[in-house]
Amino acid sequence: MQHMNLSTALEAQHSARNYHPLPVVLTRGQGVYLWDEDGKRYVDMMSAYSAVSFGHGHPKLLAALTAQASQLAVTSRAFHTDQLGSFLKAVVETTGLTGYKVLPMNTGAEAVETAVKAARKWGHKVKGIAAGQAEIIVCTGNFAGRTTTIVSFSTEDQYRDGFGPFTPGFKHVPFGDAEALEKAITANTAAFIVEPVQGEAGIIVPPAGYLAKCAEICKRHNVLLICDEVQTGLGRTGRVLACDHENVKPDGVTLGKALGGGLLPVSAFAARADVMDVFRPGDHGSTFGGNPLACAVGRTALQVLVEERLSERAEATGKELIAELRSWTSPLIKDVRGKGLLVGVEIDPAYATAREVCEMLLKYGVLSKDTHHTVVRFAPPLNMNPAELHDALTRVKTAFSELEHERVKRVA
Ligand code: IF1
Repeated sequence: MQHMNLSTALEAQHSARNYHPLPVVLTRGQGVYLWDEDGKRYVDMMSAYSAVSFGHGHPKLLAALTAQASQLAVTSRAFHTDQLGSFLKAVVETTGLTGYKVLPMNTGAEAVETAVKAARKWGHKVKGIAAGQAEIIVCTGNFAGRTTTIVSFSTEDQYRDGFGPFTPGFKHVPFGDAEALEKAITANTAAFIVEPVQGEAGIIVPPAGYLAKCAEICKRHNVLLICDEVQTGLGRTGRVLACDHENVKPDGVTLGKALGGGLLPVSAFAARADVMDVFRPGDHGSTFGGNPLACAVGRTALQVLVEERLSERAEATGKELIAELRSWTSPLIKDVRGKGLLVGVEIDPAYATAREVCEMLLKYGVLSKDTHHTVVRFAPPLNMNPAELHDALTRVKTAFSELEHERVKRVA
């Protein structure tokens, strides 16, 4: 590959090649905008996979980070700190998971791993499943992180290739099919882990009522419903939790990404107290999980989410974004789908790959990411204002028109 400059040359020399970044070298971010080293400005339409829901460099979040960092940052959980309790209280209160308990971690994958361990231990110790026999049901097309246990239940070959042997105990059902879930449940089923909207699978929104049906089935069979809201949570789909769209209160929820305010990794697993109580001191942990710096930023992120009414704004802005994209008659566009500001545009592979669309978007000052080869993700910061949305859409439309002109004529 042609190295753009010293930074990319150093990356090429020293970095594992586990990503294929777009040809842009970013140096600064502010709000919904990012700048490259030539000073070109881009509108961020992917918010670091929803980790930057509050925009780049949010003043309140920066202030919380710098104040806490200069006060007390990392102590380990060998000691109490004055930050952990108020952060966990904020998680429970902001999500409305009254009476739940929270286990703080760092990355989304660690929150999901915590959920898997809690579900299995609850299955064995409370539900009475024979030791080592606990089963967890997941959906095909799931994405929950990159650890070997999590890729053990992935259905994406590339995420698994070469990484076996895999962790047993997972069963798959089609996403969106509640009947299939009920059929897959056995006496050994401890939990069903599901994303309310599948992100990596290509922004797949399930049929209305799916989550509520799953909740009823799980309750009837004494199976834990755990929603992976690492990507859909914290306002992204237009509610604090995507589960709120169906008034579903899951038995467990994983949170991550935006919980760190776009500044550092903060994640958590929140669950019914009787589930979380299976953990005894020393059962599970993390060097950085619940560190005072992460707690201060996480608590401020939750405050900003509420104070700036970002769930409501995501719903309103998302409706406008989807309506505008659906009003275009570009042959490039096969489908526009999503919820709130988690939007995917499916590209007709006859004309272009999603990657090629992202490369054209780059030319017109828009940053986004392809997922699953055919879908372009549009997930800007939740506080994007109308003028910024208009600016973004104008650029996206120009990019689509140029690509259409290049490709549709050729294929026709
Ligand atoms: C990559 C995807 C998004 C997630 C859900 C847990 C995690 C993720 C629903 C794990 C993480 C990230 C990981 C990143 C790409 C990105 C992604 F396209 F891969 F799926 F967002 F859609 N649950 N998703 O989406 O959280 O450990 O990364 O903090 O691995 O390339 P993490």
